Amino acid sequence: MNTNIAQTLSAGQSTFSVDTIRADFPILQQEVHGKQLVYLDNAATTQKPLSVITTLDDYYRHYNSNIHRGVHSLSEKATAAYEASRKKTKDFINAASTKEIIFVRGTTEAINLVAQSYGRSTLKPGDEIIISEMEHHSNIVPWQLLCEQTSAVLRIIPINDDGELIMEEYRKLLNEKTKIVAIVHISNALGTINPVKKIIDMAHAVNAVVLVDGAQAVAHTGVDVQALECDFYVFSGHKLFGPTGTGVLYGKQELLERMPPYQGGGDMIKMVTLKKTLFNDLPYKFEAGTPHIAGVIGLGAAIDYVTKTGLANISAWETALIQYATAESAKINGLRPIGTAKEKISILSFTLDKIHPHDIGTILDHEGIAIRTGHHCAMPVMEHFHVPATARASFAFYNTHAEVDRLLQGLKKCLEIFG
Ligand code: 7TS
Repeated sequence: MNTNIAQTLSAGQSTFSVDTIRADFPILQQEVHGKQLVYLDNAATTQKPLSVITTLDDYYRHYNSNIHRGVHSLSEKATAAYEASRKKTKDFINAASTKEIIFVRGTTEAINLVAQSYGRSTLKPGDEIIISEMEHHSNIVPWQLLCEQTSAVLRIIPINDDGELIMEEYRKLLNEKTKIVAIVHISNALGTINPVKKIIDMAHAVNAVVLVDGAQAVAHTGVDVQALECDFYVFSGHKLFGPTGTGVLYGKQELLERMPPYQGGGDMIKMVTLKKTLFNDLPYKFEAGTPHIAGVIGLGAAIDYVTKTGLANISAWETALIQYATAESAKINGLRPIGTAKEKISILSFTLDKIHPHDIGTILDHEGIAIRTGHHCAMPVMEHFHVPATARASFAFYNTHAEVDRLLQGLKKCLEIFG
């Protein structure tokens, strides 16, 4: 086993040192069941660097206040910090304007917003929505609800046994009735990176709009929404080293302008009488009520951290990790990888002999290793591979080759215990 792989690499502009990075994440410094924690559940949620934690602390300690309302100093400071996060988010995904950045609770809320606002106001009976077999439930159920409400029809792009979209089938599904294509950028259950630019171009050729679920993408790869030309791009702050309860809906301004509000309340209005309401301008039209102010400011700090580390560095490090984990795990008898796409990232999903994934998870937990077991909110993927659940190790840039070795040792222990 190769535990001597360099702990640093040079990619892009700056040098990446995993030891320096790890020192920024206080939670990683602890023991679980008397063993050094190995956190490999990053697809579920990522850990937070000190800079994010101190940003939240600073907000609550020094300028906790509601935004966009008060003229007092604390409120002005909170508003400026909140809006600075919007600017950082715009730059991070290269949106054309801060008007295109809507802060929401997470990926789930962003998709529901688009389904209920854009979808409900534009779809007619018989119109078609395309999703894929590899979607997270949050990119399935909102469209099923919308179909019930509008009598639109849901169409599904199937996947092959490597966990890749069958693009030929996608091509066949597209027609003049297709109005929305909602597709995951990187699958949380398989790690597959989808050819989103191609998917978007093909959808645009039939005048359909495209929503990209970027929940698993933004922490691993650079995203440029203008280059992609996607109509909507959504992600969660907590998977990007930011606070839970924060997320982003990017939408093209012309579409957002045409869409009705998703929720009514404070901040999303210009003027209210008991007869009629004038809605606020973008992006506030979609931000009813007091948002997660501290969280959004913390998300800005997370974006700063990722930007400083460099997505080229992150991607290079994680590619080395997943290649190592894939190669070494293949040597374990009885390990069946689920998701073997040519283009894949940071996720090792597998079954092990006849051992139930939950048992694997419990044994590994006693070794101090945190992985995810279950259907990963992607039950159709489990159905495709005829498994009730998988064990899933998902990596972030603070993980190391030595931690991969700990995982492999833990899996061998599982095999020993279950004979
Ligand atoms: N889309 C994808 C691709 C996801 O991986 C997830 C969460 C979501 C949407 C929903 O994000 P949320 O922040 O709104 O909940 N995925 C996972 C996971 O793989 N394990 O726990 C949550």
